[in-house]
Amino acid sequence: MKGSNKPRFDYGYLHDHSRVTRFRSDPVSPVVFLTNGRTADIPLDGPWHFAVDPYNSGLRGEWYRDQDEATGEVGPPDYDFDHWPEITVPSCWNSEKQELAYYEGAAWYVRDFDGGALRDGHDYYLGFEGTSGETVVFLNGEHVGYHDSGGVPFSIDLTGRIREGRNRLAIWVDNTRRADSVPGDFFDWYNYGGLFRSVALYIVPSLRIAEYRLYLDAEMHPVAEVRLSRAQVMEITVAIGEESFPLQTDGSGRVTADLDFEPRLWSPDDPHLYEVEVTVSNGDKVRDSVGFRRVEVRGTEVYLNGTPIFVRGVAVHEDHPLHGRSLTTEDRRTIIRDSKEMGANALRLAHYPHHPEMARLADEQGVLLWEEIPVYWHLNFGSRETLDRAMRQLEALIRRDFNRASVMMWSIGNENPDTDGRLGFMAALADHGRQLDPSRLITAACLVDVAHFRVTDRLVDTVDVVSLNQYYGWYYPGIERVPEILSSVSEKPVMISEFGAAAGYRSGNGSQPKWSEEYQAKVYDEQFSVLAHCPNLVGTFPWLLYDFASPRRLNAHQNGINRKGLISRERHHRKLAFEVVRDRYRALRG
Ligand code: GCB
Repeated sequence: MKGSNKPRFDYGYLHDHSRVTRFRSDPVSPVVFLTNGRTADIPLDGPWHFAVDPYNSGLRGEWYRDQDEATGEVGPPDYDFDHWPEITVPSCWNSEKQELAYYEGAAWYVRDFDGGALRDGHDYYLGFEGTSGETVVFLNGEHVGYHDSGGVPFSIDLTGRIREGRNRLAIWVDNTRRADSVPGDFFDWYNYGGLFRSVALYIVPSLRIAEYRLYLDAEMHPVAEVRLSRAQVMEITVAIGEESFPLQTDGSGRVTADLDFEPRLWSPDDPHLYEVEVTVSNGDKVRDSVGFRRVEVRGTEVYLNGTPIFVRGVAVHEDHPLHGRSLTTEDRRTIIRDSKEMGANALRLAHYPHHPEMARLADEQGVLLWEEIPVYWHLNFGSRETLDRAMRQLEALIRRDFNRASVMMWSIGNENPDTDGRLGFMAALADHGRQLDPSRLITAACLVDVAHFRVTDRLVDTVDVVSLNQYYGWYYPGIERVPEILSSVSEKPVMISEFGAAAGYRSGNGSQPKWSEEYQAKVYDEQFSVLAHCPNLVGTFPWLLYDFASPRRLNAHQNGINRKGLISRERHHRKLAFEVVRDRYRALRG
């Protein structure tokens, strides 16, 4: 370094608050690159250097420029990326490091990777399956992208910025609960933090398949839609099992075509999937396994492939005593196994988008899914920014899982207060969801007027399926009057999206005090008995499969755990109510 280029000590570090916020706007759009159908070229899972940064010193001090370390000219830096301890990606810092169990705030993840020789005619994307919240990405000292919400996939375009050979990524992730975010700052689950899902580099042809969709239209005919990354006429082949369909995109780079074949339909009893390959004449290709089925509402019933169905569901959180929200494939298989052994044919993936593998396993094993965004309890419904966040989350989820036959419903809200602001917010979300995916049902857990045994929530008019959470027998008395609530909803199918009770121990002597397994079993027994008298009931989701961590649950029975699971959090102990639900579900299945 010489002359005026010589770095100087800079008080901006201490005085300029905009350094903390300046990269945190203009979030990457959910339309930008989706990783479906592709395998990663350079997987970036594994050890990363890691440190929490509760004061945001890294953004203030511009550590990501990684300059001082190289020159040593400007006094001793306060960071030392290469000597920071390592953490595994994907994981939650809460479960990896005991001292970070309750940490909420910012953290840095830093690692090098070899970009290899740069490939002409190709784009480079950094794909995230989902992080714990706001994420700012720096490549080789430069800001390359921002994403504002947790749990949904996003991609950062690194084309033209990546270098041949060695590159360094520095990623700032923050899981601070915020009132204007989605979810807001108060919810009943654990606020896990970190790069809790996979990160990888994708190297794709600049002219490529940007999105592909396969579905059945209202007449049950298969349709293919393909969109290219550029507005260009191209020959395309869609191969589905033994069939092959030559198509051509129009000048906008899109094609929508009816496919002349009669697919074997997907259902929970016969989860038939076709191997699908979409190829462009320039060689770009995606591969997937896709099922065909149709879900619709007729009157007060839900139909699957033209036949009315009853949804025997159960809800589940992404929560594990060892892995936090970063469940393993085995954990996901266990969820499906346990729910099936309970006689369920559906899962409610509460209360936020779960890992994409869950829907793939559900496709494969024949489980219907309710997928959800965390528009939960109180949000800043008057804020355009909050609405935009929710819209982007819904869009990312729909674009990610559109081809998953298992997904039957998108849920856009859970127990939100019935205000004018919320009504407009939900109407906008529902419209957005229907535009993105006219082939599925929109639902939300609407509010029950608990004291008067009826539903007056105006959201009922917006949704296709009215879902209701009700805890008669647990939070309030009156199980016997549950049918009145359902009969107050006319002309729409109703699902009970939550019901149940908490249980932490077995009374052992058959008595039924609250918090005992016997009491929980009794509540389920009584609930199912009264629900049998509700003609517009089309599905039930006991709350829930496993106990889960929730720091707001602080009485002696809870100790930070919501105990409404039918199975213990460790997955080892099935409570008495598990059998009650199983017997009822077996009887329903006939
Ligand atoms: C609800 C919420 C759910 C809670 C549950 C409970 O209504 O939707 O997130 O965990 O009640 O256990 O109270």
